Amino acid sequence: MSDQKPTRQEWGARTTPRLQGNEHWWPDQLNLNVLHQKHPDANPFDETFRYSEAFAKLDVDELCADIDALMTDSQDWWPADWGHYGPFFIRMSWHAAGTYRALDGRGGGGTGAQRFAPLNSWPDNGNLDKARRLLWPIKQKYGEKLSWADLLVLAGNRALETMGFKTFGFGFGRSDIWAPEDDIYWGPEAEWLGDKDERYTGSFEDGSRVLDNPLAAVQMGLIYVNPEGPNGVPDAAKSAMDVRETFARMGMNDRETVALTVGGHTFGKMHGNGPADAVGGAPEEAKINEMGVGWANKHETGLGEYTITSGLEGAWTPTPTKWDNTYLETIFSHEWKVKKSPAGANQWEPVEVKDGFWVPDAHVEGKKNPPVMNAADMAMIVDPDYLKISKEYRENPDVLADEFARAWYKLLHRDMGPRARYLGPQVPNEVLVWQDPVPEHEGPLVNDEQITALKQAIANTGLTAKQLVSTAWASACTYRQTDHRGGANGARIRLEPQVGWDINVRSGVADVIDQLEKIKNDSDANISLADMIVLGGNVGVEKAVKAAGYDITIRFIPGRTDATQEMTEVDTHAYLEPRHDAFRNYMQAQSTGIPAEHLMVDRAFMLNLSAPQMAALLGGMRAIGANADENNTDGILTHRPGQLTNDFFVNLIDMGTVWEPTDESEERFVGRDRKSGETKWTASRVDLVYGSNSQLRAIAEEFGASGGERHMIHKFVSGWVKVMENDRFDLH
Ligand code: HEB
Repeated sequence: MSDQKPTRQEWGARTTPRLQGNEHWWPDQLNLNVLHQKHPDANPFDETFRYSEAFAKLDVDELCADIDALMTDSQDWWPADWGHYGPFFIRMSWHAAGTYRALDGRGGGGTGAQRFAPLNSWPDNGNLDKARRLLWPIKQKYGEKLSWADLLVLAGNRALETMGFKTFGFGFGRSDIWAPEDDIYWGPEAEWLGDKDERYTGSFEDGSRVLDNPLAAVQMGLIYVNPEGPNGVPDAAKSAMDVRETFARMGMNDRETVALTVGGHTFGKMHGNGPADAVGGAPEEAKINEMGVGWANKHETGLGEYTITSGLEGAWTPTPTKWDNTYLETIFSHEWKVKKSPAGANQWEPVEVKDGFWVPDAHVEGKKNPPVMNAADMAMIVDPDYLKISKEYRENPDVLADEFARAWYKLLHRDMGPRARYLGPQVPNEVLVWQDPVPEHEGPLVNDEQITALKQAIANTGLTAKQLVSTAWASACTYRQTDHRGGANGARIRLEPQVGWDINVRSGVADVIDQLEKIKNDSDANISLADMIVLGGNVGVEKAVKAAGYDITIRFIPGRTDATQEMTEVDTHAYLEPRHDAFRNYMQAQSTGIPAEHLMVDRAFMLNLSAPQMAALLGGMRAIGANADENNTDGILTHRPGQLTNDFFVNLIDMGTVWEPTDESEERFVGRDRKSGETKWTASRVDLVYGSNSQLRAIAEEFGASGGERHMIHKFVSGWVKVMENDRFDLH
């Protein structure tokens, strides 16, 4: 090969073009690919593979024993500090799980995404490529029975156990992905660790510093905060503000934050014993013969005592491979001053190391080092609220142990959603409110005869298709596939905070639910309200389908149960509120400026819909007339609402209509007759996008063409069932 890199033309002429995709020319284009990420052809297993079934054959005790043994089997190519990989694995697990953010439920360890870009190459994940390679023999031995996602999270949990800490338990059940997720916004910056605060508005000084939502890290390439302090400035009080904010974005409060930091840094060390510029590129840019391992370190042997990772150097406690209370003893027993590490990073060291606190070197026999702290560690005693908690934990190690165990368990499992998704023998019995629990189903399931009678009773109420469909939709559409929260199960639509949500009040779901509840109470069938709401929606759809001249029975699988208010974490449920719902043509006044059609695709993604299902559901709900707001007829492009016709598509793409925005915001439009100029329709962006976007138009044309209505109804029904059953983890 010549030294000269091929030009784009040369490249494109010989192979698939790079960097010339449509997103290169039209960066604001709607990205429908996010809806079709999990193509079965991209999966190395065949279509019948189910991780839960493969996992059932795993011997968990044997696996744990293997991991425990590997923990102290130091390899020459990456020697273990103090002969124990435990701390290293804890950091790996924490960084796998710690990308989770509560606002959109994205990130987290649930998919094994740390194996792929960008996460595998984030500076904060430095050298964790070696941690994963150390675990390869385990993955190789167990193969399909053990996902990488489970292994990456389990390793840290085992590590804690092998170093004397009693964990709260462990749930398996994370299935792998085979390519990085395409749908996650990690931040606006174009460089790693940029220090220009691009994702912030406001300032520290007046307390107005705000991190761009839904992000949960302060800089591109970090899991949370900069360990040297905000933008590298060693200021522990300001670091506390960043720590508080970023941990809150993951749904962690002050106590959980202190417990995690104190508990985590009871183990291991930081690595920066050499010049920072000795370290080479991240895995994704490593040379081909480096086989995906990055950060080659040219300083001395480049490993062991010379390891450079964060650039900070040293351990927090004199006993880094043992669970004890020495982190708090160390931090409270010393006066600290800022010093530079050998790599030039800001860190804190004792003004004078007290007896008993010298740390034996991780590799060099007989050498002793001072304990060290980073800015976020110092925040644990500088911030007044954190200080109070740190003091309490120092006095009460049992309280620390319990709260660290629970916070660590939450950290590792939060992105998995309800407990029904956990597998394996180590799942603890205690049910926690952040798992969005629903009661177990008790007694016999409602039988077919009773279902028929209930459907008849619902039909007899006079509730319209629109009312029934929009209520079932309102109940189910809170689901998000990112962290598996929300959905129809539990009937939380009648509890706080959902009863008070603007869209639910506006669309009058409470009245419909009252009527459904009456029918339920009058019947001797053992059915939950959650099931009744879905059944009602099915009755509505069947009615609208029939009115359009077709006959379809929608699959209904009972078994949902009703949650109580106590089972509902009100403040984090607020994240599930549909502030925009294209399917019901609803948009709360928003300040983000994100065009409504992008929010529509995001919701469709959260609901696990394909583009044709999204189109059919939207067009179908318009035909039914299911807008959230009684007085808003935008997009109801039909003269016979209530019937599941293809009128929406036929009329939308009719060249006889000319569309114009009603004002500069270009949120709403009127459609006029091209000849007479007479107003025919009104619509919003999420309506017109089915005529303007080339890919969506292609679908609209098929649905709006002769014979297309049948296809549309088919996709409507498959999408409907998917939305109603997204949270039926007992079925998949
Ligand atoms: Fe951590 C390590 C920072 C949290 C656990 N850390 C570490 C380091 C740093 C840090 C800088 C070093 C790295 C190297 O190697 O160099 N962190 C940090 C911060 C934060 C944290 C800033 C926030 C606050 N951690 C944390 C948590 C946890 C942890 C939460 C758990 C729980 N870490 C850890 C460990 C370690 C670390 C275990 C060690 C590792 C080794 O040894 O390797």
